[in-house]
Amino acid sequence: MNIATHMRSLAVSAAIAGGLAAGLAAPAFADNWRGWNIHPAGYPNSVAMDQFVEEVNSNTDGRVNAEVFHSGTLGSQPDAIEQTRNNALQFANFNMGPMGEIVPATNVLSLPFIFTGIDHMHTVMDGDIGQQFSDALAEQGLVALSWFDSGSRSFYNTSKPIMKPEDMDGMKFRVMNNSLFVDMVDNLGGNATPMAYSEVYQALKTGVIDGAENNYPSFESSNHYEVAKYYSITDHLIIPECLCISTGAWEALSDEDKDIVRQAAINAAETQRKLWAERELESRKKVEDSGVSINEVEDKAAFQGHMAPVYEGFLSQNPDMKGLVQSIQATN
Ligand code: GTR
Repeated sequence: MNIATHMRSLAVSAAIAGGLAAGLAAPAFADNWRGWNIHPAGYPNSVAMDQFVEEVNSNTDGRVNAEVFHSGTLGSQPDAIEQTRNNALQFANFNMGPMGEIVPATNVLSLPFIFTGIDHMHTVMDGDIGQQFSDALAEQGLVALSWFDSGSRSFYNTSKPIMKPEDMDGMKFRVMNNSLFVDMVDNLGGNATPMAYSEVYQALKTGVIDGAENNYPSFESSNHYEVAKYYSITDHLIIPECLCISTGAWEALSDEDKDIVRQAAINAAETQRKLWAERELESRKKVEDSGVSINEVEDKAAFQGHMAPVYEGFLSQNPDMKGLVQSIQATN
């Protein structure tokens, strides 16, 4: 036995003895969970994930020992989705954008202009329709415990305000990893480049791309605003995000611990949504103060008008999704 192994076995014996001495029902071996988060510490999602971890660890009396890693240090979002499905990571905050490649039903949430606003998205996600997405995720190894806000996404770029789709002609925009977004930008006349979030800053700076699209908090916290000085309010995507846990980690929990974990996720979402609303205003102000020009787009319908082929293409490949799209559109 080498010294490290010896020390570990001493620590384990001490933990068992300590547990027995204290008469605890808790097992001596905790479930160690690693969690993925793309955002930096202090971002609304990160604060909510920290809260989730604290609550889970303390309310399970150490039966779960969770740790969350911020700033995407555990890899890109598509990789992290795979790792969580395989239980190599146990929990994460995922945007549904890149999820569509793995769980096709979630693509419905990535259809441009599918939601008329944030309230519409909440009504859908918090009701019976939202449950259908959770069911589809569960079939692919992910349990969605609660839903976070991600505002609405708009285009930004390094050279000019975008007022109408024609202004995007020939410009290169980074999109999240999903062919739906490639179609979206192509139909607006631009060129789409799927790329990991972590690479966008450098790509904007070196001119590999002309622009990207995101909400204010991500535009600001990623520092993209330092290089892309034009933000045009197209509000073309409103994509919810889950606090998801791997099916493996979920199924290993007792019923009591499932309740604790689910409640912690619901509380985390409440915190996230509250902080999100504040951060959207703060981020908008910060980027404007730094000299970013933000323009309203008067005729958003012109952008929406280019989306018919995106819907047609998607529904012809996924005819079974028609009902879901229609029920979202019919929800007020
Ligand atoms: C953010 C989102 C991230 C990530 C990122 C991106 O708004 O919260 O999960 O999807 O956008 O553009 O890749």
